[in-house]
Amino acid sequence: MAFVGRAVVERNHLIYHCPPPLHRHLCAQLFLDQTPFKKMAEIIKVHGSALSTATQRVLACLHEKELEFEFIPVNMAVGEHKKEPFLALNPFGQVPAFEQGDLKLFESRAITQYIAHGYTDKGTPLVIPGKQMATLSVWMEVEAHQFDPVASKLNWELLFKPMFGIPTDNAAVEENEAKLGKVLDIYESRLAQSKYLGGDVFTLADLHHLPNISGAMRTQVKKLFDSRPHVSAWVADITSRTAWAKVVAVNK
Ligand SMILES: N[C@@H](CCC(=O)N[C@@H](CS)C(=O)NCC(=O)O)C(=O)O
Repeated sequence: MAFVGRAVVERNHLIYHCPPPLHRHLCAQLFLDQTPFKKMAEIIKVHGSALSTATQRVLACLHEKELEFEFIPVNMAVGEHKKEPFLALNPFGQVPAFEQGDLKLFESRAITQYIAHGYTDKGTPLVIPGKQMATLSVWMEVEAHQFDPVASKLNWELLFKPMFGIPTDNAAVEENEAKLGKVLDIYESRLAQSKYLGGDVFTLADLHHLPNISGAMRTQVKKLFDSRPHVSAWVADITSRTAWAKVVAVNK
């Protein structure tokens, strides 16, 4: 497991702007309050595994935001994620976990949203102010509830099981390829109308897909993406981002 980076975030405070009412509502729901984020001056620590797709989601977000952070490898092969002290960070015993001062988070998508809303003035915006944030949220939910379950299952069967010497369940592959095809038909329609899932610009709605797409591109499932022109162009675009290349480089 590689050590990605370490440094202190170079800011003393951040005034949190949330002008439009809808955005303010979403932000308030998600992120504490609207007082200055004093925590943001503190070191960001990510506990995870470079091979874990959920960890990669958080790393991609930090690189897009050009934030410095400390990566603390969790040795999943010996079950470190199922024991203390890791369980104090995530009682569900899954990576990644995030720490910044006394703030402790788990669930990769909650972590990326904290980062994107908290560091609006750094790197790629990743969230869209105002009403469009609601559309972006729809596509983040689509990723989590429609795309991820089938894409993760296919990557487990076709990428990780062979890596661990476990036989692939071909019936599960067939079933989930059919499911993924249906999801990607909907993506094809969406991407025919909108360059990115959340709107005209790259956002968290796209970023959240990167780890599973990147895995799928190394399996027979690639054909499901390649056969849909708008999906295929979108995949080529988002997987060629510099921030994603930094995540992938760690595993080379
Ligand atoms: N919904 C969680 C999923 C986390 C997750 O499934 N992590 C995997 C690695 S990608 C893990 O820790 N698996 C070990 C286990 O579930 O015991 C997130 O997005 O953070």
